[in-house]
Formats: sequence, C-alpha cells, structure tokens
Amino acid sequence: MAFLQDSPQLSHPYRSDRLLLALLDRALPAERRAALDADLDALGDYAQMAWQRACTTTRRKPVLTQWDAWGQRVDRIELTPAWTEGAAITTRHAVLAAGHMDSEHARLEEFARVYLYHLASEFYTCPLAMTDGAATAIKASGNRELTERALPHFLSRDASNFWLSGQWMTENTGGSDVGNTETVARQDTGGQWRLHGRKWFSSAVVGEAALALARPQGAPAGAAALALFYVETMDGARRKPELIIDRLKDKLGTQELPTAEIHLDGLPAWPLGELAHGVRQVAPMLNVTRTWNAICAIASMARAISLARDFAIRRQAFGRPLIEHPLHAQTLADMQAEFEGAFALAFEIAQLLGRVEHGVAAPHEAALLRLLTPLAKLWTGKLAVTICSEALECFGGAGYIEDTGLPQLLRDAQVYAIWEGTTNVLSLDSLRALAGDSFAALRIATQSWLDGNDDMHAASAIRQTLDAAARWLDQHATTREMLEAGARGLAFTLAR
Ligand code: MFK
Ligand code: FAD
Repeated sequence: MAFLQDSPQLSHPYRSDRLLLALLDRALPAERRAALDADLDALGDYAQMAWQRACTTTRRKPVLTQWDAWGQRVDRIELTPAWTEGAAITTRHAVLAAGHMDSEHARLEEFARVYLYHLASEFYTCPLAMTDGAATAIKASGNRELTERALPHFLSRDASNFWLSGQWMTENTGGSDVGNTETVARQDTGGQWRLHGRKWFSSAVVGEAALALARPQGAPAGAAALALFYVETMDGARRKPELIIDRLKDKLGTQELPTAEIHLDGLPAWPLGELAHGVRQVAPMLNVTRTWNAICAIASMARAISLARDFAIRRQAFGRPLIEHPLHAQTLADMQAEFEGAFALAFEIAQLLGRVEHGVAAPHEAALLRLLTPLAKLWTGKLAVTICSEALECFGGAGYIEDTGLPQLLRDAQVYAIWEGTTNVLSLDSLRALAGDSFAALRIATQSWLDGNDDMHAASAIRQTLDAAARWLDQHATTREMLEAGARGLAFTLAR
C-alpha cells in the first residue's frame, strides 16, 4: 500500500492546555476553580467535535434571501450549524453570564470559556463580544430602564430568551474616524427617536438589539456631537421593517459570520444617556470587545500551534519525525514562546478588568488596564497572523490546501488587526492612555513583578526598555507628528 499521510489530531483544547490549567489553578480559589471545570471540559469537548465536523463537511456560508416567492421583502438569513447552536452553547455554559457575576474572578472565568469556545463557534463570538460590550456600556451609563430591559436577555442562561446585540459604528465615511457619521436621529411627533442612515459593517445583523452612534438632528459636525442609542431589531418573530439588509459582505475570512450592509429607515431608538459624547459612552464597549479580540487571537494561535505540534510527531522527513529535526523543533519552540507572552498579556487584562470592575484593584491598576487593553489587542492581532502563517508552513503543502481546514486559520486571523480599531488606531489610543497616568502605572506593575522574580537578565532588559520609552516620550516626541509617527513602534515595544 502506498504511503498515506496522517492528518493532525486536535488534542483536548482544555485538558491538554497546560498554560490555561496552570493559570486557573494559580488565580482562582479552589472552590471556584472546581465549579468552573465542568463548563470548560464541555466546551473543550465541543471544540474537538467542531474541528472534526469542519474537517469532514463542506464549508458553508450564511445565505441572505431578500424576497420571498410572492414578492414580500423578507431579509431571511440561513446560518451555518455552529451559529444555529450558538445560543444554546452560550447559555448552557454561561459564557456571557459568567463575566457579569458578582466576583473579581468573573472576567477570568468568562474569558477562559471564550478562549475554548471561540474557534468552534465560527466567530459567533463576534456578536457575543458585542453583546458583552453592550451590557457593559449600558451598565456604565446608569440607565436603569435600559438595564432592566436588555440585560436579562443579554446575560440570560436560557436560550429561548437570549438576545444578541450589535455595535453599529462604522459607516462608508469612516470606521476609525467615526466623527464623520452621517446617520441622523430624529424625534417623531410622539417624541420617539428614530434613526435614519446607512451602516456599512454590521456583524450581528441577526441580533435582536444594537448600540448605534448617530447624530441628533440639528447637532453640529464632529465626534463629540454624536449620541449613543439602543435599538431593537425584531417585532416578535419578524425583523422590523425600518431595518433593511442591503447585502452580506463577501469576506476574506470569518465567512460563517453574517456581516451585512444595512440601512435604517426610521428605526426606533433610545439614547443611553446625554445626547452627545457618544464615543465616550461607547468606550466601555470598545474596551470589552478589544479584550475579546485579544483572547480570540490567542485562541487562534493555540489551535495553530497545537495542530502543528501534533503533525510534527506524525510526519516523517529524512528518516525521522519532523519533531526530531532540531530546526523544526526550534521553529515550534519559537512560536510557543511568542504565544506564551501573548497568552500572559491577554489573560492579564482579563483579570485586571475583573478586579477594576469589582472595586478590588490596586490604585494604579485602572490606569494600567487602560493602557494594556489597546496594547494587548494590537499585539495579539498581528501575532495571530504571524503564528498562523508559520503554522501553515509547518504542514508544508498540506497547509495550503483548503480541505485540510488549515488555510481558514490564517484567513480568519487577518481580521483581528482590522476590526475594533486597527493597529494604528490602537497605537494612537495607547498614546491617549499614556497622556494620563498609565506610564507610571506600568512602572509600578513592572516593579512589583520584578520584585518577585530573580531573573536578572529579564529585569535589566525590562528596565532598559521602560527607560528608553520614557526618554523617547520626554525628549524625542516633541511634536504631535513625531509622537504619532513613532506610536506603533512604542506600542509594540511596551506590549512585548
Ligand atoms: C472574535 C473577537 C471579538 C471581537 C469582536 C469584534 C466585532 C467587530 C465590530 C467592530 O469592528 S465595531 C467598530 C469598532 N470601531 C472602532 O473600534 C473605532 C475605532 N476608532 C477609534 O477607536 C477612535 O480612536 C475613536 C472613534 C475612539 C476616536 O473618536 P474621537 O471622538 O475622535 O476621539 P476622542 O475625542 O479622542 O475621544 C472621545 C472620548 O472618548 C474621550 O473622552 P472625553 O470625552 O472624556 O475626553 C476619550 O478619552 C474617550 N475614549 C476614546 N477611546 C477610549 C476612550 N475612553 C476609554 N477607552 C477608550 N478606548
Ligand atoms: P479606515 O478608518 O479608513 O482605515 C484605513 C487605514 O488607515 C487603516 O490602515 C488605518 O490603520 C489607517 N488609519 C486611519 N486613521 C489613522 C490615523 N489617524 N493615523 C494613522 N493611520 C490611520 N464595524 C461596526 O461598526 N460594526 C460591526 O459589526 C463591524 N463588523 C466588522 C466585521 C468585519 C469582518 C470587518 C472586516 C469589519 C467590521 N467592522 C464593523 C468595521 C471595522 O470596525 C472597520 O473596518 C475598522 O474600524 C476600520 O475602519 P475603516 O474600514 O473605515 O478603515
């Protein structure tokens, strides 16, 4: 019989992940740790099943049907299997509800679930992230009526009343520069606000609600005059007629995710708070979705490395398994080292978020979180592409073949750097944070880490890096142009 190549096998994403296990054992009190186990084990099982399913079935994309046979506008979207299972998996394993429990550990427990569920979910995690962000922004707004209306759905543990929320910011005029928003909010004769305009990317178009930026009628130009509104999209089982789906985007990756172009023709809307400073009001949402992005980016890296490592044991070249070739082993080790740094940073912001939200953070930790969130998002976003690309090469030609399931890892990874703020936009956001107390907070955090660590080499490298960054900020970045031009370099240095 001719030689047949073994396919890579996915080891259990939870039980075999020594980094995640060690983090949870270290960070959680024993009782909470034990209580978490069943959900993580089940999400690991689901991830293994989903990988098998993806390798043995033909990939599908969501399909939009705009008109029925009798000429009625229906805008019906057929979803892929992982998406039809999404609400049940999310609510059964409390993926979102866990993050809003009354504990400083809530976010860590939530993001451990997200890390395991993400790839199996086929980016159902995208609307989950936005739903979590919407819940966080609504809570932060202090709007009691909206909190009581929306949060029981967003954080539900029952699939039958679970709602997804979208985040409608990007328009044709600009996604980074939302100050150009053209969507207008007008009050009808009954005083109800209604949105009119076009949103260019809407990734949770099948969701039941959204937070949307719009300019109240008569407000001046610019970002500060935008308001943040809550909308609902469904009227019972039917989509509201004031929300029209123009088409689904044809994308490089995230193909199971139905990302739509929509327009709003008087969709009823409720302001979260004051009728201005909508960007400030949406910021809590942005910071949560950026945390999701970092966790999902490291989940992609973990998957790519896990498969490449398994393949290295199965594949023979020059008379021995790949793993016994020093250079191949070194390649895998280098990928693992980069990944472990990214894993540490991503879960650090998850833990910090939990501590800050529950009022148990040290005085410097809120400022630290404000800086580390954009840094984690921008660094993991880029690293996911590098590691997925390297992993594909580890499979040789097979890594380039669609029905191995491997190329999808790379195509999907490209999105992490683009949505939720591009690398440049987040580098500039880290300057916003550094203009406050964040650099001092980073020094305090680094010092306390160095105090508990006897690696002199690492300590000296870290001190030198921080000193160089401080010198650059003080002496060289003397104009706004210089500061912005160097922002990406600074951000990557600090993240690393
Ligand atoms: C599977 C993985 C999960 C991921 C899910 C992904 C789903 C994808 C969905 C999307 O992509 S949704 C669209 C996301 N869009 C963006 O992220 C927009 C990117 N652009 C920016 O982030 C710009 O920097 C920004 C729109 C914020 C610039 O707006 P402005 O108004 O020109 O900025 P300005 O004036 O500096 O900030 C306004 C206020 O917000 C300021 O506060 P004050 O009014 O009190 O002075 C800022 O400090 C505050 N702010 C801005 N960014 C902040 C923030 N506060 C806290 N955290 C931040 N990150
Ligand atoms: P631009 O803002 O035009 O950016 C173009 C380039 O210019 C980028 O490289 C950027 O880094 C650079 N740039 C911009 N400003 C600066 C600056 N000041 N300094 C230096 N460089 C700069 N949006 C939503 O609102 N809701 C969604 O559900 C949603 N889903 C999405 C799903 C997918 C799959 C994708 C790909 C995008 C989605 N988006 C969504 C949109 C996304 O958030 C935007 O595409 C993103 O924020 C970038 O905006 P833009 O496309 O207008 O690019």
